[in-house]
Amino acid sequence: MVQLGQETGALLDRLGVDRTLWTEGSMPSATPLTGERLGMVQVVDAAAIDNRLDAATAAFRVWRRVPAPRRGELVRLWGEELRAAKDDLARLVTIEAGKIPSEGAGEVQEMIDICDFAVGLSRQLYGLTIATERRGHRMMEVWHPLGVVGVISAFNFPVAVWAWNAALALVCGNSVLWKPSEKTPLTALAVQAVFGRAEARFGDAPEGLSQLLIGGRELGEALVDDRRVALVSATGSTRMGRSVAPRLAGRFARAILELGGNNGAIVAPSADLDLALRGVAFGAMGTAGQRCTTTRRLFLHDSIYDGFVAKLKAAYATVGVGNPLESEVLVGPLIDRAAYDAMQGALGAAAAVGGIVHGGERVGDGGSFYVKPALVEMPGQVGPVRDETFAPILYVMRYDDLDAVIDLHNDVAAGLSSAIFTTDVREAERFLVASDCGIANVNLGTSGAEIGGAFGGEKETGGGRESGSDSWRQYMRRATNTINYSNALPLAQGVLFEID
Ligand code: UN1
Repeated sequence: MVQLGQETGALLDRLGVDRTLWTEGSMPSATPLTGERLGMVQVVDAAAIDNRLDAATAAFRVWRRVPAPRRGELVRLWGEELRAAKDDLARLVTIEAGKIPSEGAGEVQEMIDICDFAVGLSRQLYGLTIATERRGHRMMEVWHPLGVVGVISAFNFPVAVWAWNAALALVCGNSVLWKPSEKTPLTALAVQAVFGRAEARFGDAPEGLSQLLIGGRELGEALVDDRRVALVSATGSTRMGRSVAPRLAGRFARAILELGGNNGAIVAPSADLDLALRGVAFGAMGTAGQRCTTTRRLFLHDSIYDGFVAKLKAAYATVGVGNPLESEVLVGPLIDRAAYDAMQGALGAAAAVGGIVHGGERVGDGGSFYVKPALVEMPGQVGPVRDETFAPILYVMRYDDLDAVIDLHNDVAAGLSSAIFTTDVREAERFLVASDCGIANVNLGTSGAEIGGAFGGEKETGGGRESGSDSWRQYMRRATNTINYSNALPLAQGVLFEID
């Protein structure tokens, strides 16, 4: 127990975090591995937020004038520092968020990957040149930095989600204010310290370019409500999004919302069943069911149902659950008691509407919450199957008709990620066309997206897109410029307006 606290202290020292920041504050920080307290973290006083916003605004005014490839140089250095700190950061992610080591390392790798992507992007913030109908004119669109970008992130990706946003926001010429989850302040302090080293090497980044706001929800609310913040990128529950979205809309601010998912996978009769089993197992049990992309609903064709469920049950019964620092396990802890209670509530509700529950029991006791992942055979898409419970519960259902099951798959509120396992090209294409999610996969699971694609989903998932592809455009504003280099003044659409 004491060792974990000591190890965390040593990690934070090595990562360059000032001890007073996490030992002399008022906000307790704990590890879900044991429940042990790790520190008392300093919080930003709500009264200080005004100064932080002023500093971010001032930093933006300077940074926007720095050429984009030079801005990319800061992100390149950040990526270098992350590579050097990867092992320590990954270990800290395991301690503070409970991820198994390879997933902790994978999360830091996502940060490195998005840095690489953003460095290239810093030379590719292209606008279009557009054919104009007027003689002697030129029309083009130019992308300009947007302003102060607020990032609100969740515990389950305590560092990568910030990096997806910050790396793009910075090369696009914006300043960033980050409000991390109250459950993961230490990783936030650590990656901010790593970023600080990149800033120091860079030399002339304006003060306040990237700030960390550790504290309660009032800090996130300040970002949402303050007109100095041009864009808020918020990751969390749909409930959080319901509060944030109308407030941002009310002041015409931009929003990138990454909210709940209720992701489904279909296993068709022609599927490679061993591959499907591995894809479903990682999607449903990985990260202890605490990814927004976790597979929560599984639709099995009648012809393969019994055999596949038997294999799944065997995998669920034997998967290693426990402290990922102590043994080779694949399923770490739930983040806290509330997550455990929500899981038990959902299992009870599923049983009440005819679900047959396998697993789901607590493993061990004390201040940490380990559970056996649960497989629930459901008579249909009813009760808790329709909602996201942030825990390792996989609801399994039968189908016999592909079009009907795709309709059923789409008939939930969220629309983040989806998958089909099939070797029938027609089935695969029919699914890809019809899935209403932001992510649709064939022969791989619903989770574990790469940074190169745009990440996000539709309906109650919020509609936002982060990370790769052209997501960068949301962090910039577009100006359409028309230049007349003739001696005449032709009006568009042939309008005549001659004055003498
Ligand atoms: C999240 O759970 O909030 O696709 C993000 C994935 C990860 C990101 C998940 N790359 O599962």
